[in-house]
Amino acid sequence: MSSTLQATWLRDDDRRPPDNFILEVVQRGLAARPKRLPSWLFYDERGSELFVAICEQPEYYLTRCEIALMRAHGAEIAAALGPDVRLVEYGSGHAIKTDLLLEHLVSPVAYVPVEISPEPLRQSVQRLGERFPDVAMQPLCADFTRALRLPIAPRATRRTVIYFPGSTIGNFEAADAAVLLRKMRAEMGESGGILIGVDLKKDTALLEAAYNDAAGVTAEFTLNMLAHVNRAIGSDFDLRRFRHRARYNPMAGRIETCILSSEDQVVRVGRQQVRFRENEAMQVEYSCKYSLEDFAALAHRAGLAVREVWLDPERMFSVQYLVRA
Ligand code: AVJ
Repeated sequence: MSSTLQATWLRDDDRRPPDNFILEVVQRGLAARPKRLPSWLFYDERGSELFVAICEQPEYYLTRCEIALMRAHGAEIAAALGPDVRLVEYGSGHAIKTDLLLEHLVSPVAYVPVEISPEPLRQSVQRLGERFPDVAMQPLCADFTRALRLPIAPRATRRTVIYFPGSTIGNFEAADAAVLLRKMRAEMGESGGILIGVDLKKDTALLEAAYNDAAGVTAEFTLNMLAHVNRAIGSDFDLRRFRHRARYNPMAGRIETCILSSEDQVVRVGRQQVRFRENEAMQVEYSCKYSLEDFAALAHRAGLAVREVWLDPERMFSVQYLVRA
């Protein structure tokens, strides 16, 4: 995984990343050429809220398609997973799709959401705990790219299924995605599985619209990364002097989101003064798009096989069930 930028504090408790850790990550990212910041910095409390608002934008088809797909095929998906599952969700956020799975699973043992942002984690466990009182809620406030110490399950588990919806796998470059899938393969064990949402390649205009909504919510989400960093480490990024840009790179098959400096400027970050040139781009997110063949090949590299694929009627998005090859 992009080793210099991943989170390295140890947590299986309810604390957020320490601010000195964020300072270190930001300083390292700003020293890189081109400058880059890791996309997990989007997700402070405000960022998690803005992400929910993105999902409600008409252009952002991903969430709508995935929810439609879970509604149409939830029972079949649950049947593929089988009874007595321990469900571990990576990057669970507000866990808005999890209901659609839990309501069909037969006697699920435990739900283990793994989320970096403590407030959505608390709220989702509260909500799901009330709705599914027989399922043990075992939240982990952690970075899912790190080795996880999964809590002991409250009773015998038939299989551990890692649920990774939302096409968050798309935020990782191919090599990093394969490393992450390998880590999941180890964590789920012999009999485990991975239920993963994967966004599909499609017309460039549709892709670019999804990351440039007319209401400007995505732009606000992107710039909130700077506000988050300011709050965490007391830097002085002036949000009015930066703007959002998201473009599809057809060669790489991904949306590339940057923060552009609107002018020549100097930003104070800790004790350092960091210069930005006019129109300088700082890379903040990749959202990789796959064909079914591309993704099967990626799974294969990670020692996994695609057992089943579900698609929405327009074939915009996929949910795939992976097992050990
Ligand atoms: C939830 C990470 C998959 O890349 O589509 C949405 C985040 N960024 N709009 C994505 C996001 C800009 C989203 N993921």
